[in-house]
Amino acid sequence: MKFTALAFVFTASSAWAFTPSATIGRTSTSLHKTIPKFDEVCETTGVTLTRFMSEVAMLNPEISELTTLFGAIDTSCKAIANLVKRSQLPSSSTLGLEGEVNIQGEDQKKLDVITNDLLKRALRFTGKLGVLASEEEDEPVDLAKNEGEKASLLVEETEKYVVVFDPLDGSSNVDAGIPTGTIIGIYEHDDNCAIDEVKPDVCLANTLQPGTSLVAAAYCLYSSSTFLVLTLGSGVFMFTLDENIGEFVLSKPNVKIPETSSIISFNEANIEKWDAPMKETVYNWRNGTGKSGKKFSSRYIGSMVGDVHRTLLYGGVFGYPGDTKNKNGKLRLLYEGAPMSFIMEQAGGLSTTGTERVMEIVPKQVHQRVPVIMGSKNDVQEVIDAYAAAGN
Ligand code: AHM
Ligand code: MG
Repeated sequence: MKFTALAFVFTASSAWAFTPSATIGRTSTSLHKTIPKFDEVCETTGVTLTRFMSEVAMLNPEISELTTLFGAIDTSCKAIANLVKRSQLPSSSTLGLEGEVNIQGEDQKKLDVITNDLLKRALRFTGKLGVLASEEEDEPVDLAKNEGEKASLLVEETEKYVVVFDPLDGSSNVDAGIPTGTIIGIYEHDDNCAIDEVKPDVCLANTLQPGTSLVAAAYCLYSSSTFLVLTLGSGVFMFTLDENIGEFVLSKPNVKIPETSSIISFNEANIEKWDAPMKETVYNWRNGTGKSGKKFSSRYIGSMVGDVHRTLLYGGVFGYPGDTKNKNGKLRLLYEGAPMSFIMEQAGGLSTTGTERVMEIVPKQVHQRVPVIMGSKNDVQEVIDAYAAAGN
């Protein structure tokens, strides 16, 4: 299915470094990512996302502009949830395949094009948009050129964040009522992109940062409930949309994935094409001859956000390995693999290609694919060990 991913650069009043309590290693040149402080309010279920973020901003003033971004994400996820929910009603007949014409002769718009525009606008109206990268574009685009004076001025004011996203992952599932999701990653802008002396190539290349440089990641899941799950680099927080009050409320602070489990979530139709270590590990799990001796069950929606969400809560291994046909699998590193790996690791899980930590891979292209195996620590470690034993 065709999807769109976007990257934006946002201004921020100051860099992320705000509490020198801990520093996370990163491969990027000048960034010193530190861990935000949280207090009791951020651990209290029922607190709204808005309240949560203002508490985070109060405790960590330097990230107040990240709060603005999450305000836009909050609104966008509610709007997308509504669009997805209504998309199958006869009154929504203008939603369909891009380029198709509906029965009334009106042009139809694909949901992922609409949700893409929606997120783009919501983030732009935080007033800080600088760069866009889209599946519709071969390369990231400097939006300041298109936005004229105003955009340039805003970019001049301060430092920046880069936001990458997949607006509606799994959107081919919508017609069948199957869960879909939005995946978002937020990076700090590299200091090398000097705002007063515009260097488009350097600035645009800021979308190509490894997951270790992420300062925040989030996904929204549109399913039986609408969930917004986020990390700011210090644990994972799960919010559920309370439709009665129209707010995301904290339903699970400090989400931790079980260390071991007996659930696998792969497109097992591809198993014969996988690398031998991957194939053998899954065969062992299926037969109960793996490390735990447990016989694993399969649960696969075919919609990454739904599969990862279940994996986070119940434990297990979700993956889309490379195969003989697609060496790097199907999932995209920048706006699927890396942000979801950040969330998974922050919940105590692991994420690997089999031979490399997904978070450490530096993207060479915006739409680059990556093999992903993520989930419960002990189970993913079994895959890593199998690759190592095979000499990889
Ligand atoms: P998409 O970005 O085109 O929607 O594709 C990504 C989706 C993931 O959500 C899911 O994990 C995967 O494709 C499923 O692929 P398959 O149908 O090959 O099992
Ligand atoms: Mg996708």
